[in-house]
Amino acid sequence: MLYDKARINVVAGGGGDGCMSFRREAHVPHGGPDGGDGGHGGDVALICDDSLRDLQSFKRSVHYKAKRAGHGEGALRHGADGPPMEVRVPPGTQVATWDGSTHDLVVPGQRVVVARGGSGGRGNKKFASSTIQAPRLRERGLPGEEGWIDLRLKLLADVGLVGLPNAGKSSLLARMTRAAPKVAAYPFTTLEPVLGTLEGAERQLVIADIPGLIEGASEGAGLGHDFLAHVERTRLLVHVLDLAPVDGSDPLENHATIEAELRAHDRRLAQLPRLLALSKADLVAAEDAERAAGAWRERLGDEVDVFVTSSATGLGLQELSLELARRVPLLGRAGSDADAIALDDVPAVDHRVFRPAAGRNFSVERADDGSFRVAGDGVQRLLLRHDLDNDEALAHVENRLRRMGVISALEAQGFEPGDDVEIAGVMFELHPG
Ligand SMILES: Nc1nc2c(ncn2[C@@H]2O[C@H](COP(=O)(O)OP(=O)(O)OP(=O)(O)O)[C@@H](O)[C@H]2O)c(=O)[nH]1
Ligand SMILES: [Mg+2]
Repeated sequence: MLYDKARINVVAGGGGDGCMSFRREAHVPHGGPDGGDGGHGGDVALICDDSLRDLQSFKRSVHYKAKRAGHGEGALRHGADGPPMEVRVPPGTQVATWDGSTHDLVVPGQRVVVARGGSGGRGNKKFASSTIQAPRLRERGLPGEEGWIDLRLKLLADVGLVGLPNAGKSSLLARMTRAAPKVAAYPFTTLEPVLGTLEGAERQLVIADIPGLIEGASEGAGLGHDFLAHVERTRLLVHVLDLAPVDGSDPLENHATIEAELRAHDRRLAQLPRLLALSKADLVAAEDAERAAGAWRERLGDEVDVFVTSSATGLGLQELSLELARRVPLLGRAGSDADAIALDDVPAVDHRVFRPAAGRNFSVERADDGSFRVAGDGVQRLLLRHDLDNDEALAHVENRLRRMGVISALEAQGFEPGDDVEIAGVMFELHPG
């Protein structure tokens, strides 16, 4: 069973709280503020690891949580940063996060942060100024990001074998490589992709055998649709076509069916270079096989090389292997160059970052009971930072709300000092001074 999909929950560590502390020394009656800052919470990162083959490990464990950071302490000691939680995924893993960003992990060692740890709160030392020499104010650390992410493995193979069920794809793979896929005289023998490695002159070539495609595969019929995604990243397709189907079907129509499904699945898939392998040549007379090959060469033109093959006798397999080895290096390694990634059309979305400027966006709304509600990332973070039971913190929050324009927006809606205001689920009486 190839596990090619998983959904996991990631929770980054919270930032440490800033500390409120005053220096105590034997000879100094009123020491200055010396509370240190909280550390940064641990990130959750994915790391591309080529010792992994599929997403099986995520069936058992679904939750990944990074540690929170240390709190600040007196004597200006800052809290330690939370260590990152590193989650290993196989090459070819695509990630879609809850906020719509996507990442493609292709190169071993590649690292992507999927949930950022919360930033630490500042200690009271940072709030000291010429007018406030003994600030009784410090910030709390912010929570880390969290959410569900979808992992999707798309195998990184150089060559993909495509064709109708029973066409002889797995038999070809078994003859050309050391892979031992199941082969049987009925359709839908192969239920999941199988990879085999062909020793080329310069390097190894990975060949993917996928389940047989049928008409409607691109819309979900049969098994093939799910697996078409696995050949999206190949550089070359070998269309395997049965010379003499036992069901008496017409090879010409069979060929057209597969090509139509490739086109319907994805335009780029249809544009991949192709070879045609006419299979099971031992079942027809040699002249008939050659005549069929000639007709296909005429139909397909110079673009597509045609091979007459038999997995029973080995006919044509050497030539086919050599041609694959010859062509694939010219086309580049699967998934490892910029071109292959572009081919996958993964939008290069930078991870969302909190920018201070983003905090300017907020909305103010008046509820039926006369209270006010303020929403927005920036105001929400401000409230999470501070403990409103502390008068000095409350004054600081009010001051910040005024500078952000929240107070004037409230006043424009009829707010008067002392009215109830709800921000980020916290209801309090606001008395802007
Ligand atoms: N005589 C002969 N039989 C072959 C040859 N290649 C495959 N077969 C037979 O054709 C049948 C189907 O072969 P598979 O390799 O399983 O075909 P497949 O395309 O992988 O089929 P699915 O996995 O169902 O899509 C099996 O009974 C094979 O033994 C060949 O070259 N000569
Ligand atoms: Mg098969």
